[in-house]
Amino acid sequence: MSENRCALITGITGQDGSYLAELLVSKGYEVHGLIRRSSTTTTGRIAHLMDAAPGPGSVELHYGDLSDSIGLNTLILDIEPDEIYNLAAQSHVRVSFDKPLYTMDITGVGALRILEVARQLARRKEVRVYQASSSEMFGAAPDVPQNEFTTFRPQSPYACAKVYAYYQTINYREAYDLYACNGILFNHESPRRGEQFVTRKITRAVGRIMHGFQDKLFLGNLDAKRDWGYAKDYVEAMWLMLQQDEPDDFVIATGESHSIRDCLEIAFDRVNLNWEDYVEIDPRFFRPTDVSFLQGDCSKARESLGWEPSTPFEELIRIMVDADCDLAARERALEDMNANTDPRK
Ligand code: NDP
Ligand code: GDR
Repeated sequence: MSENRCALITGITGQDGSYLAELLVSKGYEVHGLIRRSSTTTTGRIAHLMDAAPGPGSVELHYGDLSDSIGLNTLILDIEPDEIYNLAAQSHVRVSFDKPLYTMDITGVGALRILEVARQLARRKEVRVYQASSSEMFGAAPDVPQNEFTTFRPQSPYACAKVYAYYQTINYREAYDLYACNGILFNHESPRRGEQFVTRKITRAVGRIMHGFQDKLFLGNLDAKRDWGYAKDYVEAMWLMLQQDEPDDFVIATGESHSIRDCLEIAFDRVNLNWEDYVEIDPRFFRPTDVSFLQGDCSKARESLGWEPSTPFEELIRIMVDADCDLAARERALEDMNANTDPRK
């Protein structure tokens, strides 16, 4: 079914975009990615996918921005994708408190811009849309675990923007019969996770401490609990959602919840260090309101999509620590080589 299919991924340079692009390429899709023009290279996570000639199994990049309706219209109506995965967002929760309007424009209204073009394209051909919704939408919801029926209580500008995009997605499905799905994904991590998110910040610090680049790690709230899974598993769920007979919304989670302290314990244990010797609390990393507890129930996805999480939390953190120790070792070797070849020595 997926042969010769064409997909557009917004946010292809991000963690999820890179894993999803890999998955779709492996299935023979012609993949198009939206990227922002930047003075520095942002394609590091997908560089290994850029060699194939245009056509099935290839990735082609196009400049664009979720703020630019006309650019999105032109691009999408030109490419005519069968599937659109809207992963682009201002995705950092704490940053959304500093930039609430920008976050709403990109993370909220950006999704509406995509839906609106998809509605136009759907007049010509079938198109399916995946919207990257988030467990952050549950926020302060008292129900545990959270599932597709849990009421949203968003606690950040980011979460409010995602709730807006969530309801727009459902409204386009109901009002225009558009095939549009919300994947309500709980936190998912990997060695490709952005370094500003807490798990990667921790595992990156472990690697850098081991190789003498830093000796302290400054963090905020250590008591928050999250349901953390492996990003590679989660992009499979995105694809599965767009392969069903009927569009629907699904929670994707592991069903387990752990604190930042648990994460520190596992990460530092991996290299036989005690996290309490390195971690300091820095008020800069606290949020005006912070979601304290998330734990997902993905029974619906298990039953309807046949999706299962494959990687337990401990294993995920160890994978990330090992990758970050390797990365820091390469950085150390490069630094030593540069020091040895410094002509001033
Ligand atoms: P990342 O932060 O790693 O990637 C975000 C992507 O969005 C990047 O490619 C970024 O481009 C792009 N982007 C940002 N702003 C714009 C813009 N104005 N126009 C076009 N592209 C833009 O996020 P993840 O991969 O972790 O997450 C993917 C999506 O899933 C996001 O929408 C996120 O909110 C959501 N989500 C993530 C979860 C997680 O745990 N990872 C859980 C639930 C939802 P650039 O490289 O140029 O910055
Ligand atoms: P989150 O992830 O806000 O859940 O959003 P993040 O890793 O940023 O924070 C998780 C928890 O850790 C606490 N924390 C810190 N967080 C960061 N980033 N930096 C710190 O130094 C720090 N110290 C403690 C936070 O307060 C929070 O409680 C992620 C993003 O990927 C969203 O886009 C996505 O929607 C949700 O996951 C599900």
